[in-house]
Amino acid sequence: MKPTCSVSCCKVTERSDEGDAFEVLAENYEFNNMDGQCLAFRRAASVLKCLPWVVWCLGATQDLPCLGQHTKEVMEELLQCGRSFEVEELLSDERYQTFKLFTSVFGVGPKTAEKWFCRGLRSFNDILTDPSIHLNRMQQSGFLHYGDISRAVSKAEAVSLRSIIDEAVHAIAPAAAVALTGGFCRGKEFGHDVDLIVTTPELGMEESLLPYVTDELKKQGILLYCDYQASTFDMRKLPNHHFEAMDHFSKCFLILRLEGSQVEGGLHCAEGDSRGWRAVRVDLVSPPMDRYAFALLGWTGSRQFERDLRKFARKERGMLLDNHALYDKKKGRSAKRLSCKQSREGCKAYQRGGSTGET
Ligand code: 8DG
Ligand code: MN
Ligand code: MN
Repeated sequence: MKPTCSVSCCKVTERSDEGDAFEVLAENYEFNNMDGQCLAFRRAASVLKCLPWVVWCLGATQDLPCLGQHTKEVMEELLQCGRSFEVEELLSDERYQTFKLFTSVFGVGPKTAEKWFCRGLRSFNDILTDPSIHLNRMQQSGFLHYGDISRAVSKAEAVSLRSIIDEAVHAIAPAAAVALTGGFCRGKEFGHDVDLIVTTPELGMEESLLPYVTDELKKQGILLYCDYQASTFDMRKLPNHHFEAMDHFSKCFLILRLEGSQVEGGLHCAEGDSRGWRAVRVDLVSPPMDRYAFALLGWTGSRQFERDLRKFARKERGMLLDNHALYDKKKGRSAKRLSCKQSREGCKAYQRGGSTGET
């Protein structure tokens, strides 16, 4: 194993598939329902990732926030030995490996992985040949398109899917807005899916937009999977005190068929794949236009950044923020508009004062 020379990105080794040391530990805590420890390692990873300098010695990190005893011990090991024995042990642990494999399937979370692991299942073949296992529709699609949807989506593919959705939306709502959000909106070149926000200027019409759009995609023969969730948004409710990634807008989780001929530079496919198309995960969310800015800010992510932004709003501004609204507790009213740029700058100032950065 080739050791890295710094912990700025906390690699166990140079091989990217072995991943980020802190992420492995965080994931393992997630698999074991230890949310506090999981969050602590994700926070520590964010702090290190946003440093403009490389960590060469532990002393250099003493003024950094969110680095606890355990994270410092792992860092020290990485600095001294170029590897973390705790992480290496986990990477070869059967339970960790099996959870990692099972949760890589669309529709399978830690609870299902645990259930399957406790039944003695260890591989996809074990699952697919066990007659007592019932897969729901999402998991069936997850297995069916496993190769494609576990492959990263390129920016060119995201742009092409945005155009396809844009066309479908405008066929029924000419004044609608379609925006690319999620990781691509943060400047990432690759993502695990494509996140899009669609809305219309006519309040209320957005609720019927997604069923029309998915019907249109079906007619085009490119809808491979669709899980539509109608809106449960209640405009009278105040933003939630606790971090809640899920919002109440109407949305759908899709798998779409993308043709190579529609992507500039071609598909991001496995070498030797001559099908000329691939399956891609796409999330569509449709907030009412007057909540568009809050939804865009929330869906842009990262999850850690959103968490910190909400903490900043609550602690530093006495406000409640979520994907639906920004509520000023002192004035007892909600903000009408939101400047995302200002919010992000505000959060950066907060980070300098002790919060974590964006990953
Ligand atoms: P990636 O796909 O490039 O890997 O990263 P990402 O784009 O940052 O992650 P994501 O899992 O696609 O989520 C994008 C953002 O959407 C993330 O900050 C969480 C946010 N999000 C909400 N509400 C909901 C929701 O109800 N479902 C899902 N799946 N994501 C949501 O704010
Ligand atoms: Mn995404
Ligand atoms: Mn998504």
